[in-house]
Amino acid sequence: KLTTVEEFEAATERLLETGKKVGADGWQYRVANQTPHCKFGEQGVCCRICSMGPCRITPKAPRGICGCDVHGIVARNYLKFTAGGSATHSDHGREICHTLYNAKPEGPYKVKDPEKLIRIAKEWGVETEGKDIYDLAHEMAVRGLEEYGKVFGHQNFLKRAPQHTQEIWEREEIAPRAIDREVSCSLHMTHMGCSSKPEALIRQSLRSGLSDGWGGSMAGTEFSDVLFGTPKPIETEANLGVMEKENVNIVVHGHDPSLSEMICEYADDPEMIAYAKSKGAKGITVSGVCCTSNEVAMRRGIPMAGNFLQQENVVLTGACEAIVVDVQCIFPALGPLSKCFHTKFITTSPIAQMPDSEFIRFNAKTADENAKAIVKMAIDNFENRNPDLVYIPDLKQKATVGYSVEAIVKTLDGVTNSQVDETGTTKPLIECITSGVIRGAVAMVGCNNPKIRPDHAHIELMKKLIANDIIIVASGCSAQAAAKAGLMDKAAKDLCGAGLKRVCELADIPPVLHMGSCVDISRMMVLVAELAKDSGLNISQLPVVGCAPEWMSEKAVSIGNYVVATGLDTFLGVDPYVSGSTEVAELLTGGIREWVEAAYTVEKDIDKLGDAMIARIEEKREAIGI
Ligand code: BF8
Ligand code: SF4
Repeated sequence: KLTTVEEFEAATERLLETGKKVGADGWQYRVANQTPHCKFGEQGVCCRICSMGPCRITPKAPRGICGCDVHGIVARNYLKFTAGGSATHSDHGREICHTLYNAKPEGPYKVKDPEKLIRIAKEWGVETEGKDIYDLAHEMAVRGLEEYGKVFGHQNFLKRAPQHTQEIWEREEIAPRAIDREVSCSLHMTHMGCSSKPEALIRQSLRSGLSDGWGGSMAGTEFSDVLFGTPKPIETEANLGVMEKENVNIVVHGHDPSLSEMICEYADDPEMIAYAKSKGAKGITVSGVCCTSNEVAMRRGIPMAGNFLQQENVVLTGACEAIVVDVQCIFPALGPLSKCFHTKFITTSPIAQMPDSEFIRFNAKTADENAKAIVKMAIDNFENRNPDLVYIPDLKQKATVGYSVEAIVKTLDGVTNSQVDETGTTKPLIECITSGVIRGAVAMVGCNNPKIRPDHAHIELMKKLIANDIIIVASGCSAQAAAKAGLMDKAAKDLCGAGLKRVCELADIPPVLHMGSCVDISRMMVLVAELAKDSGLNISQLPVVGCAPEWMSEKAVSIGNYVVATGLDTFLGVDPYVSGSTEVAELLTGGIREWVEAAYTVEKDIDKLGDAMIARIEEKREAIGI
């Protein structure tokens, strides 16, 4: 039985009641204060990139002081938004390269998947023969870092794409050169008095997105696998009920697994558990929020307490001893909120510093002692809990997670009883799709956004798609929405159409496959690239689309751009601040199809969004005659 959104909401209501008792704020109240939003901002027609402004475009004032028209302003804002996202994902990838550079056989960071390291090294033409694995790790870390400022040529990972896709990128001049270069170039283009032609700005948005998806994010994913292991199917649980009343609860939140991996390591240490017991707890429970949760769930089966808009709920349980954060998607609200409870709000990265937090600077060299200090701080805080404020909603679901591309290929080997006898390829999946047992696939990704009833769009769309025999790969907060509802429980096969249900039974998988965090959307790119190569089709011909129904962050726009630029139609439930320009909106929803064979669809009505995806998948099937 699925957990419904109504049940999530009832639990939240109850938690907000606790909040009221202690004078806590919540996003629900802040949204009300911010509504209605500024119209100029919403439409993307406000420019403040020079101090002659800010200028905003109205029927009476169709141009800014410099003469820029609305299309230029909207497109420039869109490119800046994208560059913010590309920079963020890519800098995360860079941090992982630095962690890899610090890997040592005696720890704390080790090479857990040497095979994968060797595979990437060979792909990049790096000599591996007779090399010590740690020497190779350090060499590859440097090579990875060089991708950020590569002087000539293009990013290495682009070669993973099918020939046809690479040719499109070359032809359209959107093949990213170096990861940092595309972010810098974007900010150069959007400076006062540079580009104001929408085509040029949108083209660079695609290139900046690609520098992330086929660069920074891909480095983040691949080298995280090398360090912490490539995910394999593993059992876990999701929703607030994973927190345990009798235990010290440590919640990890953010994105970079370098921190969360170490916290998990120490929370599992017998010495620490004994210490927790000495303080009156039964043990230590680590659970997660947002993408760092996806990282440790995929590799260690650490339970997922919730996604983006549930981060305050974790503290509102009154049973959170410490919420430990690294970077991205962390509400500054956690500072004042934690002050209303005994919770320690621990920031760890110079990149994400917040008021009302305790800052324990985390770095690869001192990771051991940092993690130990944090776990100890949480344990010491257990006795400060106010039992009258403790309420953990009794909501949780089982989930099977850990579907890296490697795991999907392995799991699907031998599913079909057909002529496919080659293992280690995506051919069994292609066989399921061409025979029509599965109609297609949707990549469900992205955040929550108060503009859309939280989790509702993710869950309703997934239910609709699987009932129509469309398999889902999910990541980020979308994946957590699915897990909380129960859609990653293998029993969810009963909600599928007959074809997909059969595949779930044969392969022993849930119908919604957890592929990881948002940087792991790079895994989805590798998967579609393999599907295209193994089927002899172009990526844009595959009955596969992307969807972010509740997206909110700059990162999500960067992702959208690389997914579209890779040839996959992308469906959004929230408008990316472009409605103020017909030219930009038309380019994104139509014009770019001539460049990259795919485009965006924006539709706020979730039911219609689902219908549009199903229709597109069926259209694509028809076009290739299956
Ligand atoms: O990178 S899905 S709210 S947690 S941005 Fe953030 Fe959005 Fe969640 Fe992960 Ni992705
Ligand atoms: Fe106004 Fe032009 Fe300056 Fe933007 S760049 S703030 S439109 S004068």
